[in-house]
Amino acid sequence: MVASEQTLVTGKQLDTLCVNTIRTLAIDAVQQANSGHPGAPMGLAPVAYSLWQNFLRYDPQNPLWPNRDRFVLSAGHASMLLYAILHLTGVKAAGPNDEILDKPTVSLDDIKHFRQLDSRTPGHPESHITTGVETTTGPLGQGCGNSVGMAIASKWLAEHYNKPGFDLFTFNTYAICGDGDLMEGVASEAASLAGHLKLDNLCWIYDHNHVTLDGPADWSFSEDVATRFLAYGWNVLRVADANDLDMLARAYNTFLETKDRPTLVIVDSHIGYGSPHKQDSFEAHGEPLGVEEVKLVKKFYGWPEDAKFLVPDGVYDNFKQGIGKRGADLHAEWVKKFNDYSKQYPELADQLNHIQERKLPNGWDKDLPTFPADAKGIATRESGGKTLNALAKNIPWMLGGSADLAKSNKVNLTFEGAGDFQAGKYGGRNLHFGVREHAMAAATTGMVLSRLHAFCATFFNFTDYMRPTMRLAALMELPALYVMTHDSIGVGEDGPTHEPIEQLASLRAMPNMLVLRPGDANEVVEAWKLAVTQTHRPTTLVLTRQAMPTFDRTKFAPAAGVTKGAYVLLDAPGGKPDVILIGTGSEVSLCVEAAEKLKGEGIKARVVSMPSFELFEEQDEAYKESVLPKAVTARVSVEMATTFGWDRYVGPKGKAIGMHRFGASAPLKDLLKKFGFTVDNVVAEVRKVITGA
Ligand SMILES: Cc1ncc(C[n+]2csc(CCOP(=O)(O)OP(=O)(O)O)c2C)c(N)n1
Ligand SMILES: [Mg+2]
Repeated sequence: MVASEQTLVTGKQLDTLCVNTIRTLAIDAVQQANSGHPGAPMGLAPVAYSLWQNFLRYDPQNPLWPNRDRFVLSAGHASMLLYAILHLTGVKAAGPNDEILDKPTVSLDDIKHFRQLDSRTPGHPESHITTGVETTTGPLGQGCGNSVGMAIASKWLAEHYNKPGFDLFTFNTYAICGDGDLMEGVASEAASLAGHLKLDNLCWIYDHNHVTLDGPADWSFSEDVATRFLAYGWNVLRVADANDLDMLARAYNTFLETKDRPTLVIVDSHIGYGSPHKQDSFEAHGEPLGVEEVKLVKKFYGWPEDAKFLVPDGVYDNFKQGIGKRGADLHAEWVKKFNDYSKQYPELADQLNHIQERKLPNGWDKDLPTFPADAKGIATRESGGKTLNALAKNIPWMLGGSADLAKSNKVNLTFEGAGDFQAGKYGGRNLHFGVREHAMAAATTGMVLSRLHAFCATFFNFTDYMRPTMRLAALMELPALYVMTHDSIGVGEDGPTHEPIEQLASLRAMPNMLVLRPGDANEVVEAWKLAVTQTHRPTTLVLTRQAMPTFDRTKFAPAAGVTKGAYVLLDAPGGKPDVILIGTGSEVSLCVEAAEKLKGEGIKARVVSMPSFELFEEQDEAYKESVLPKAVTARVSVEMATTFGWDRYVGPKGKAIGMHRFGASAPLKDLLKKFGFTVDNVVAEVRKVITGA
């Protein structure tokens, strides 16, 4: 930046004024809410100020601009830092259809309502509530993981859509993280992956402030972070004083010049910097400063001691002249470029519009497989893989991969041109996450936040390694796709460590997660169709390792019943069942066999396939009654998982057949016998239910 000495001084004073405005807004908001973390925003204010004001390619008037740099606050407890910045830079709010509204995303009034019910300033940043919050953070480490997915998305989009003279996608991703983030496993996995992929568009800024909540950071954290990141293949920079705006600028410039590797900027800071009494102390940094301390701090900053939520003259304007002007120019330039691009590459531009609107392309569902009736059948992971390939071929921005189990999960995209996403070869649609389930899920979130149709896969049992991220995707109302195979004791010989028991119930318990466990190959196709058409919730597809029959749909109800969550697959003669058998996934065919045997005994059974609790709950009462009539209280559910949650459908007079312990290592046929997943046992339980024994 070139400036006369006179303006440089004024500029520095203005910089300090802006930095202290961020600090005091955070202090006042936390004090007023009487909860929250003032320390991290105080320490990080200059770091965020320098980045936003002078570097971030971001237009506050167009916060959804696809090529904006992404700013991720992985240290979500420092939320007031982000809210203050969003407020001071004048970032606009977007409406439900992404329309930019003529109002700020965070007003001063919103800051005064920090952490209050229905405010736009919740305790931790939530992306579905506050425009400008790129991802929901709070559980430490997650933002770091998400940032890797955003960096992947930028590379992938550039590879597919940039053309000579049209560098449409060049965005960088910055993430601020603290000691806590860097102690978390997910961030380590993510850093390892980012280094491997040489994501030079990724910059993490580590707030090295020597404290965590419990005390000095070195009580629990003493490794050499710099050396660790060098070993991951990152460039590591150091800024010795968080208040040194010149050194911060140098670090950001070095990041921009660094090729072939991500950058970690280690910033030495003091929590609650500037507080005359609490400097360098860890006490109370996770709580309000208290009225007296607030006054002392303000005095130290040269602030009027009694002023609250003060934004001094010149502060808004300074941001307008800085990020405001730069961002508007960059955005306008991009829009012009995109308009020209649209003329030259109409098809690609059309794809980009679809991506931005989360719309599927025309013909996305053409060439989907249909599976002929087959008593032996195929595993749902197999039919899933075939369906996924058909879909991905039709949806050019669908990409994903597995945590080193792609062959087992059957998620390899094998059609021509699918390719592998590798360092320096960023166009591939098969991602290789390595054995890093947590980072895989978090990166998938980052890609979906970047509006790509991303999926990830592993064994169902290992959702336990992804669950914190899946939960955030559900909270964020994000249509991430999880392909989870090897879904039960059907795993067999691998034994109980690999056999999911409680995972189904646990994901069904998660709000806004769509769980689908299809009962045959054609149900799989329906399930996948549902999965890719979701726009506001993630989907977990729960698929088998082992083969299962494909039903003859000329004799059974159409698989489209999946859309209703549960449907009558096979009805009792006359539609008047003595008993209702409810199965999911691989147990549906067991229910069908049992129904046939019961028929021989004069017992009329209806078989309900129930791939999704959530979708069934969304149906109206009349439909639910038509599937599970209240009058029929003899009901037996069969599912190779914990029975937890099934009482809702089998009722007090019914019986849930399921797992009541961990599984075991043995050939599947032996496990089925041991745990009662046999026609004879189902029939025996039906008899008991009917006779009330
Ligand atoms: C996964 C997870 N565990 C625990 C917490 C609770 N928590 C919030 S901040 C924090 C640690 C703070 O240490 P650091 O990351 O160094 O942040 P600083 O206090 O220095 O701002 C903890 C444990 C959390 N938010 N997420
Ligand atoms: Mg810390």
